[in-house]
Amino acid sequence: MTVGLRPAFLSALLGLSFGPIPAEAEERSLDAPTGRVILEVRGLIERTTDGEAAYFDLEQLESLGLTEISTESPWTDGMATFQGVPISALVEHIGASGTDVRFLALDDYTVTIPVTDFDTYGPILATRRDGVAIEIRDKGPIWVIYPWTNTPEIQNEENYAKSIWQVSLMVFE
Ligand SMILES: Nc1nc2c(c(=O)[nH]1)N[C@H]1C(S)=C(S)[C@@H](COP(=O)(O)O)O[C@H]1N2
Ligand SMILES: [Mo]
Repeated sequence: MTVGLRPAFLSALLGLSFGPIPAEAEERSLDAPTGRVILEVRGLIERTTDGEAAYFDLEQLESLGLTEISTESPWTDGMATFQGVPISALVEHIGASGTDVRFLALDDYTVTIPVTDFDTYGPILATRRDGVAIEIRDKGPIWVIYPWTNTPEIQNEENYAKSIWQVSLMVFE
């Protein structure tokens, strides 16, 4: 008798459910990427690809909706025009929470950005410049772009340091 009760007991103890995946959980999961994965998102997120992290190929990321920022920057000549997904749209899509996001790049550069920046300044995960996908050698495939020209208060070293390029991982914490 006690043996028969064990799975239920264990399941309660571990907070696990061995039944079919509830419809709600399935709704919450993201489609698996079919193309090359360019972005992984972890940490305090509600929706994941595999229960652990949210993975995006370029098409999936851009399907969240592109906006455009034209701005000068320390790395471009004159005005440059970028297209990308507002980070606030990604936050919404995956149900992210937390106060800060740690970004990591392919070259191991890392920077932490407060989530309040996303609504305040509207930075984007730029994937295109003048409509053309940005190659890794040109600081792609994902480059965090702020509207510096239109926002004088962020034209300083502290904020330029947030302009991480070759982004591969974001962790909400
Ligand atoms: N991937 C990546 N992004 C990066 C960096 C880097 O080394 N790698 N340097 C950061 C820092 S510290 C600043 S101030 C700005 C400008 O870097 P730069 O002056 O070396 O061009 O880009 C930021 N983005
Ligand atoms: Mo810097």
